[in-house]
Amino acid sequence: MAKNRTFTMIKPDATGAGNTGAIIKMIEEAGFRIVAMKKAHLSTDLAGKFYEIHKERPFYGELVAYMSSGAIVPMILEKENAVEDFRKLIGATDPKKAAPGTIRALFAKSIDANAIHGSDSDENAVIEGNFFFSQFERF
Ligand code: IDP
Ligand code: MG
Repeated sequence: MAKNRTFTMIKPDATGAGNTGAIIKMIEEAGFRIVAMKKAHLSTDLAGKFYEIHKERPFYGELVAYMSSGAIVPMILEKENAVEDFRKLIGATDPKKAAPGTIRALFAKSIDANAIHGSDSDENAVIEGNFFFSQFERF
């Protein structure tokens, strides 16, 4: 299968708890190559734009406040079957339902502060990667 890309972002609960390195280690050990990476702090305006697809959901306001409450580490990742395999590596949205050994089972605090984001399709991976990185920040 050809290599393709996904987008991820370590969330404020995990960066704040000092779990950035442990999570990146799991990502690399699972066979993902880091194509682009940085550390940033989203304004509420930018967090709102990133999660615009969830605008109608009841937790949108809380999600935007939470995602702008601390540092995040966005990354573009490459691997065969990247989007699906990465969703398996991170586990279910609610850490109580996440399979043992997944990033969310190990590091997430709650359904909102759930340690990490993973794109849900190839199309969204491109949109989300372009939100954080220019073509000059990739190889
Ligand atoms: P996903 O991150 O597993 O793809 P989505 O349904 O796309 O989950 O939701 C986006 C993010 O919104 C979640 O990762 C989580 O941070 C937050 N979220 C999802 N459902 C809830 C909820 O019921 N309450 C509070 N926050 C939620
Ligand atoms: Mg999602």
